Amino acid sequence: MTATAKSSPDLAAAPAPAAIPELSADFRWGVATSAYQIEGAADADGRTPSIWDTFCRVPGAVVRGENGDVACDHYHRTAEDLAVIAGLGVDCYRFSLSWPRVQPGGRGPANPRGIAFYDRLVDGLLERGITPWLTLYHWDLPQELEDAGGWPARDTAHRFAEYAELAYRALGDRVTHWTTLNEPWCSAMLGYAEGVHAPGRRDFGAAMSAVHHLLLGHGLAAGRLRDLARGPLELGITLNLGRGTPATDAPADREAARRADGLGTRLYLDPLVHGRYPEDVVADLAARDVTLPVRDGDLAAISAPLDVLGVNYYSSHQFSGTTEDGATTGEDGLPVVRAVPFGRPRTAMDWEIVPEGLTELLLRLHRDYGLPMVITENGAAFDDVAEEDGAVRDVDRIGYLDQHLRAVAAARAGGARVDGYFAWSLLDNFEWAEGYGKRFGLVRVDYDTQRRTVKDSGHWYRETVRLTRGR
Ligand code: IFM
Repeated sequence: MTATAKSSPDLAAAPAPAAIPELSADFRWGVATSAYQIEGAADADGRTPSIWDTFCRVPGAVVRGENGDVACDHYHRTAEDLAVIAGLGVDCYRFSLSWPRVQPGGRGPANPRGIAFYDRLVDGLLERGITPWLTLYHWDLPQELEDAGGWPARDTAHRFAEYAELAYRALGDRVTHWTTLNEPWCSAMLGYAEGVHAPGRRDFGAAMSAVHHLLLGHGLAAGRLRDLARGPLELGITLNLGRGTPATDAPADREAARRADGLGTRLYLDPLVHGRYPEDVVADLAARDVTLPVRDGDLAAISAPLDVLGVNYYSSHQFSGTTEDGATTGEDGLPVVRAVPFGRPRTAMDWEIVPEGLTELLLRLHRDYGLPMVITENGAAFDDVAEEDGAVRDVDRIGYLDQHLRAVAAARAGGARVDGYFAWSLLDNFEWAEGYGKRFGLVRVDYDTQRRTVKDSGHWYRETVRLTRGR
């Protein structure tokens, strides 16, 4: 990868679409979105506010004070967007349900008008031969549930299981691929520890309670769906993961990498797969006077069998256990865990581009957890330049996608069970605290006119899928 966020468009540098033989058999291709990022229609048809509607109103929380009120107006442009998805030639479409649209306020019966929207979407996908890949929770907790304590409160896990049941009763006759949570690390850490995502709290102990209740909510929901299913069901959870290595072989750096891996990966996957929290992480938490609020039976629920692990991958990190001044304890009194740049080109999110980290991550996940996997998100924001007709010559994004698809192919060749890939994202959309300035889409959205234009990366992706399938 030679592209950087600032490089000028240069079509000659874009890799031509070509078949990727390792991805030709039993491989599912898709594009992904989430509800709050694209739907808009924030108060249509009975939808109530989520924590993101509230957070966006906090001065300074989101760049330029933007919000998801209109977003890509997908709610009203569903037919056009279905045609765009079909035009990309993909097998699957990953989207999320808006909890406050399906169950306003997070309690009580399903909202028929909210369900009707997802009926139209699901039916439209099926009519076009595209498999709906549904996520129940992509960060938009009903505000009323946050007011009652949010994810740090145990009851939210039970509310989530109830909502999952409502959603499954409405759509389970047609949707066979169900993901409970998207990126619980982000919900817990960005939302409750760092305060940079909704609901904007800064309380590490509350964030760790949120981790446990998110996982419990996943497990309880998974159990309900299994009980209800009368036909095929492919059930999973999606985590944001990366490869984390020590910056050097020094003991402090290896310790920093252990801590990062513990809080970022093993805190989720050990209970999900092995039914226990990692002892070293529990000890690290105890040293901070934090205890996970585990009750009898919780870990059995959390470790309910998974059919698939969704992996969202954007970048990798190497860690140092010292500050630039050589201290091993930070100003917060905690052991230092500092990400050290590799010196690679970066995307517009300032994330380093590390495709081989994806191969190594997948092989590690295969070795330590053994689950079938699907890449449920991978992609990049770049500073797109739109021509007069809306065309975008996004060679940087093509390069990124090409390298990461080849990284998936290498992992498959190495024995990892990875059988799908979803590009993030179908459309440019609301990138959370970054607002609309960061564009991840294979399809450009002109937010003034809502016009959609397939970028060069979208054309490239369609051709890569077609050539790889060989039909
Ligand atoms: O846009 C997000 C998405 O909602 C969750 N995964 C990461 C993406 C890029 O930041």
